[in-house]
Amino acid sequence: MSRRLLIATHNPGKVAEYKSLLADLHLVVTWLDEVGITEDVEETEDTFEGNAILKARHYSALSGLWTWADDSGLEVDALDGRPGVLSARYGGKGLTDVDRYQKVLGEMAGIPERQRTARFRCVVAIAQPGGKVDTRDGTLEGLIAHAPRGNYGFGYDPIFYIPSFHATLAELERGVKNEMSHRAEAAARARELLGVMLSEAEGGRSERDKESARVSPS
Ligand code: ITT
Repeated sequence: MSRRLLIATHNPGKVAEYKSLLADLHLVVTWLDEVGITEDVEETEDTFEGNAILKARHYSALSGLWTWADDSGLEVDALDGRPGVLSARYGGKGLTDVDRYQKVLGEMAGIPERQRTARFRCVVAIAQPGGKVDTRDGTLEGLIAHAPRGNYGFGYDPIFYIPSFHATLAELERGVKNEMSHRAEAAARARELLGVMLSEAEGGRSERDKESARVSPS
C-alpha cells in the first residue's frame, strides 16, 4: 500500500504545486482540509526553519502521517531582514498584500539602489511520525523596486525586482516564476530528502522485520 504524505497547508494552490512535484514518488499526497484538520498552528518561532519544523511536527503528531510543511517570506537587508517571518502579517492584522508592500516601500524611501538587496526564502520541513524531522531551503535574490509593477503572483511580488529578467516577479508569468522561485528550489531539495528519509525508514523497517523473524518462535 502507498504511504500517505500530508502537505501541511490550507492553501489548495500550494497542494497542487507540490502534488505535481512529488508525482513520481508513489505517495498518496493529501492535505489538511482533506484529512479534516481545520486548526491553524501558531507560528511562534523567529526563523523560517523553526516555523517549518514546528508545523511539520505538530501536524504529523496530529495526523500520524509523514508531513511536509513550509514557511517562507521576504528578507530585506536594509531593514535588518524584515519583514522576514512576519511577512504574512507585517504591519498587523487586517492589511492587504498591497498595504504590506506599500509599508515596505515606505520604509525603503531614500535608500539607494545598491542597498536595496533582498531575497525570498522558503524552508520545507519533513517529519516522520514519531521520528526524524529535517529541512531544506531555497532562496531567490533580487532588489526592492521603487514602485510596484505587474499583476501576476501574490504578496510582495510587485516590488521584488530581478535584474537579470529586467522585471519584477509580478511581471513574470507563473510558469517562469515557478521554475526559479525560492519555493521551487526548496521543494526540489526537500523532494530528494524525502526520498532518502523514506528509504531509510523502509530499510529500518525491513531490518526490524528480519530481526523479529529471527527471534520470534514459529
Ligand atoms: P500557509 O497557509 O501555507 O502557511 P501562507 O499564506 O502563510 O501559507 P507562506 O508561509 O508561504 O504563505 O508565505 C508567507 C508570506 O510570505 C506570504 O503571505 C507572502 O506575503 C510572502 N511570500 C512568500 N512567498 C512569496 C512569493 O513567492 N511571492 C510573494 N510573496 C511571498
